[in-house]
Order: sequence, then C-alpha cells, then structure tokens
Amino acid sequence: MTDLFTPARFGGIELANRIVMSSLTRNRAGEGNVPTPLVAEYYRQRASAGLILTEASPICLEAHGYPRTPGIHSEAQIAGWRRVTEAVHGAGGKIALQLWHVGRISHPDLQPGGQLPVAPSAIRAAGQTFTGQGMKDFVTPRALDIAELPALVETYARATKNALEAGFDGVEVHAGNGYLLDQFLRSSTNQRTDAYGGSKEKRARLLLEVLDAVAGAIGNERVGLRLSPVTTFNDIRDDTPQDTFDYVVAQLNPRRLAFLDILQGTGGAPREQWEPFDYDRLRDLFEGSLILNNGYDFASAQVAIGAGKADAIAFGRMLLANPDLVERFRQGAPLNQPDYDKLYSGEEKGYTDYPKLAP
Ligand code: 8OZ
Repeated sequence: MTDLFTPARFGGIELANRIVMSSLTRNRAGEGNVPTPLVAEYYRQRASAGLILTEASPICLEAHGYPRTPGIHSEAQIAGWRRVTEAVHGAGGKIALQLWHVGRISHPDLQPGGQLPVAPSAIRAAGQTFTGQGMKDFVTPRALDIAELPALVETYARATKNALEAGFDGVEVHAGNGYLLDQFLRSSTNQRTDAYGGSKEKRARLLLEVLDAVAGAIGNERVGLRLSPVTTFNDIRDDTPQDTFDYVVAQLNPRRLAFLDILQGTGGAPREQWEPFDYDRLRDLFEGSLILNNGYDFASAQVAIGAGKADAIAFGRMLLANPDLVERFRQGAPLNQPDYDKLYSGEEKGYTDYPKLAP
C-alpha cells in the first residue's frame, strides 16, 4: 500500500518519498536579497524530504513585500540560489522554487522609488505590515492597467528561466495566501470590470496566462501551483470559493502540471477553524498529483495518503524544527518543537541549529 515513504513521480520530478517541505518565509536573505551560504545549509539539512518547496521568492523588485526575502530577479540572486540547489542535490534531494508577487501586501518603504504597490483593484488590505522600520498600515494599492499585464506575465517567465539557470528541479507558482495572483482570483480583492475581473473565468485568466508562460519557460511537467481556496490570511475572501476553485482546478487538467499544492483552511489555524470547503471534490476534479498542507502529523498524514486523499503531504513547522523529519517518522522518534520567536529572524538560531537524532 502507498504510504508516506513510497517514492513518487510528479510530472518530471522524482520524489524519494511523499514528505514534502512546505514553503516557509524565513527572512534570512543577505545584501541584495541574495540567498547566503547559511540559507543553502538550511535547505541542505532538510534534503531527505521527497521535495523541498522553497520559501516564496519575489520575481521582480515590485514583487517584494517583506524585508530579507530572497528574490529570483538578479544575477547575484541566481548565483545565491545555485548554492542552494547544489547543496540540496549534493545531499540527494529535490527542490522547486516558489515564484512570488505580493501585490498589495507590501508598502512604499519596500517598493522601488517608494511607489505604491500594485493590485488588481485599488482596495487596501486591513491591518499592518512589517517594513523593516517597524509595523505600518497597509496602503491603498495602485490598480494595474490592463496594458501592464503582458509584461507582468513575461516577468513570471523570466523568473522561471532564472530558476532553471539556478538549477531548480521545478517551480511552484504561488497563487495563494492573499498575494497578487490570489488577489486576482478572489472576489473581495478583484473588482475589475475588464477581461481580468468579474466572472470566475475572468478572475482566473491572469493565473492561467502565468501558468502557460511559466510552462513555456521550463516545461509543464516541472510546474506546480499553490492555492489556498479559503484562507483569510492577508484580509482576503471569495463569495463562492467552491465555484471559483472548482473552475480553476478543472482548467489545470489540460495543462498537465507536475503538481497542485493546496493549503487547507488558513495557515497555522487548527482543523476545527478551517472555513468549510470540499477538498475531496478538488481531488476528484484534478487529474494530477495533489499535495495537501496544514497541520498534519505523521498519523493523520499516513491516513490521508492511505485513503487516497492526497499523493503527498507538505509539512512546515515540523520540518522547520526537525531537519531529519523523514528519519524521525521512520523510527517513531520524538520531535523538536519549533522556536516561534525565531521564525522570521535570528540568523542561524532557530534556523540551522535544530538537532538531528543521534546516530
Ligand atoms: C508568513 C510570513 C510572510 C510571508 C505565505 C509567503 O503565507 C507567505 C508568508 C508567510 O505564503
């Protein structure tokens, strides 16, 4: 029977097991938002996971919304990421880069020339953002002009070519968690009246154009997609999430992507608090490999795989705190607990200093 330790093939990517490392923002990039040798060491330590999904990586200067997030738009960043992919491959692992544009979840302090962040519509997110000069209120973003969208799509393709040059096994398009592509998908943030807003077909259009451009750059069998149909993170919601995401997922089938990565509920929130959504329906609609994510432990992940609800399970906090999670699962060994104070700062502390099991 298939379980977490069964090898898998997701499109063009071979996985040694079905334990995937979830994308996790860690804010350890160096000068110029370049991945440092410490970042490479962090990923190398976790290479026994069947597939590592990197932290979200901004595709251009305007895509940044947090300090010290490693980008994929400069030569120095490509070279920094090459250190990461070589370290992971040297340890026998597989790694895909998560392509990110934050849209309105940014601030002029983090934008080139202090400009306004961009979004589908000029609707401000409630709340505050961490700018490097402390917490500041989100601003009302500038609505993208329809004439700017082809260049935006091309920026995703260019970032994908950069990821190829950096040696990644694939890329994952981040269309979840209230960032730019999710802002287009969901009705609360997209009030456009042109070909990219209104009906679900129009709200999904930019994402599908991005997927086609990214697949054109790296091959469909190396492209994954991250969705989070009902997360409320970053002040986002949809009037009819099942209808919207059933449609999106059905459009993926002819595109033959490597995998679909679904965050259930809201990141970090326990299952009891997940907003209602029928994930089994997405499983039935989608013909490719499905990764589920959010709060699984070894037992619940084994049940999900055994019952055919997913092809792999992504672990965030557990892999963050247990670089050798695969081995710990095999042995039923106790787990380190994550140091939550060190999620987004602390350099090597709470990053590369979690102990492995004694040999
Ligand atoms: C936590 C902090 C900053 C960014 C996401 C990229 O939720 C993120 C993120 C998470 O997808």
